[in-house]
Amino acid sequence: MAQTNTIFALSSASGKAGLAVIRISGAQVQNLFQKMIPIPIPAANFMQYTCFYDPETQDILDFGFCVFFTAPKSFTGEDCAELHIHGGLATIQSILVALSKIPNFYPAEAGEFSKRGFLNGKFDLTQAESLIDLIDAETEHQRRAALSHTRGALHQLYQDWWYRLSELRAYTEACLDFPDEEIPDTLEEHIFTHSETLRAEITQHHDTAPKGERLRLGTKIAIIGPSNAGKSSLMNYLAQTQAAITSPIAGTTRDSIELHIDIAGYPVKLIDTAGIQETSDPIEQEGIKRARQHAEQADLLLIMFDGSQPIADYNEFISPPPKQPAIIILNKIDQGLNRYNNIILNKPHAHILSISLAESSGLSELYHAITRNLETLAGGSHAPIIMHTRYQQALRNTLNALDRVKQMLETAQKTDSSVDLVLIAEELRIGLNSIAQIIGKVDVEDLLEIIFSRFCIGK
Ligand SMILES: Nc1nc2c(ncn2[C@@H]2O[C@H](COP(=O)(O)OP(=O)(O)O)[C@@H](O)[C@H]2O)c(=O)[nH]1
Ligand SMILES: [Mg+2]
Repeated sequence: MAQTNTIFALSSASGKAGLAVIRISGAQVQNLFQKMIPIPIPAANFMQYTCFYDPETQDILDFGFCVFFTAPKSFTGEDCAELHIHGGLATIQSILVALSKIPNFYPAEAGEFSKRGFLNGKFDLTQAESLIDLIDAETEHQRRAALSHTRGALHQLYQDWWYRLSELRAYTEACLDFPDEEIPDTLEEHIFTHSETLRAEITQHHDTAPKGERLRLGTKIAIIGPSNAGKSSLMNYLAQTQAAITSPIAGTTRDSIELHIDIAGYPVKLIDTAGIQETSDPIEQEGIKRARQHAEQADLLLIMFDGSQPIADYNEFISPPPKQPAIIILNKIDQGLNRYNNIILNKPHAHILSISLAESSGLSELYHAITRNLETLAGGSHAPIIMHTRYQQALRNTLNALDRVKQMLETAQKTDSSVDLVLIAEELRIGLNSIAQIIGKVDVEDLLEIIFSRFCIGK
């Protein structure tokens, strides 16, 4: 789709900095070189030192570098340029004002560069969306996943499924056009085998969505247990800040405290909770209610006790064992392990660690145990995982269509009747269409507005 306007925007972060980068894209980018840049158009992809002029007053606004990219070998697929200028607020502003004085040059809207890149076939929608993830990535594993998706890991996967479903649909439709006697005997078996293989592959990927959500928003880890066990001390240790007040007085933490932290490259929502104990104080009771709610919703529980005291009375979180993974921590081991606690150490299902926050012992084992759980909960495999609910929903639709194909084929086999190929072809079309929407292979104009408006200006 040819765009007549040439667009420009500050592509580096707004605010003062050593340098700033302004990106320009469109058919008339070359006009820059008559109006603002007093040098011949440089060879593509090479940086050229230059001054920048105001096109009307001829005032020198700044000096720096410009790079020219020739269509289609650019981010947008159009002619593009980048101006690397000094990053002062007034300098940036003066260059942006100067650019707006060139005829047909307009400030870009949010996501407009990426939208042009997509429309010009430079990348698919999954790659465009993971560019936002890459920019938003705050931890190492978020960055790795986003980078692999921008490089086309999801694109390859979905493109392959799209291709195989298209083939299956084309085959089915071709058979529809045959007179009865020419339909191959193996047709139903062929559809069954291929659609079931696809269903298994798509299901496996579809089921990574909870992992993707944890990788995007953070794995919820709740620290729970009785008062005075050292829960708030553990929160402060893991967060490396004094976020929670710790004290020998039972009931110090009355409300839950949440922190977003990075553990071994995984984003974590760490929640310190009020100690579970008998109390008549209504505020403390409310805090305990919230602690139980957090325990219920957490992806991983750190169940903490004072190991120097008998803990048999606090069985609430141990027996029956919680539904989610849990690490049982016996703290204050510097004061000796209470001999009655051997019972708990013998629980076969539980993962139990003895530590001392006061003496910093057992902490690296604890850190590794948490990291191992995070690998299982939010990563751990090299296969691409689903990071956006849009993909999950679309794949669900494809899976539903393939489920119906399976049912039809099974029913036909049970009743020894022939299957209705028109219905099969229609289900394959529905399944195909859903995958096409993820990568942007079908008309997705409404979707484009939603997706690209989430981008920042200059992207
Ligand atoms: N001896 C000893 N005291 C600790 C240890 N960890 C925490 N404490 C102390 O135990 C008290 C209760 O700790 P706190 O983190 O507030 O426990 P919470 O009620 O479970 O949040 C504080 O006085 C801490 O300094 C430890 O490993 N050994
Ligand atoms: Mg506390």
